[in-house]
Amino acid sequence: MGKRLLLLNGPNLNMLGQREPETYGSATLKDVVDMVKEVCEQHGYELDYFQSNHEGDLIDRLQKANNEAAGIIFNPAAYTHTSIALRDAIAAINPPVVEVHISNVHKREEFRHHSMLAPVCLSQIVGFGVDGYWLAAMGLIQKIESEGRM
Ligand code: DHK
Repeated sequence: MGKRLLLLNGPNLNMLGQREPETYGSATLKDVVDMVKEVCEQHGYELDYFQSNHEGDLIDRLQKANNEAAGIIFNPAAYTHTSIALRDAIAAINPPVVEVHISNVHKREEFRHHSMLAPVCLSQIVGFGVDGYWLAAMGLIQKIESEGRM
C-alpha cells in the first residue's frame, strides 16, 4: 500500500474560489491540492487527487483507492447528505476516510446537518475553511504512523 494518501472532492468543488466565496473562501482547488501535497511531502507521503461532479466516478475512485491509499481525505460536498451509495463504498474499503467540510455545516440549513457518510468515516472535520484539509492530512498521517509503531 505504501505511503500514499488520496484527496477526493465531490460536486462543485472544482469551482472553489469562485463559488459562494463568503461561505467557501477564496482559495481554489489547486491551492488545496498544493497545500495537502506539501504536508504529504514533508512526511514522506505521495498524494493522489481527484475531483468529480458524478457520484459513480467518486465510487470508482474510492474502490480503486482500496489497494493503493493508506488514508483518504474526502469532501463529498452535497452527496454527504444524500448518498447511501457513497456510504456503502466507504464501508466496503479498508483505508480510513476523513470527511472534510469547508464550512460549518451545522450552522447552515438543516438539510446539511446530517451526514450519511460520517458513521463509516474515521473522523469529520467542519468549519475550518480549507485548512480542514490540512488538519485531515495531518490527522491521517499521525494515525498511520502511530499504528505502524505499535
Ligand atoms: C460543500 C458543499 O458543496 C455542500 O453541499 C456541503 C460542503 C458543505 C463544505 O462545506 O465543504 O453541504
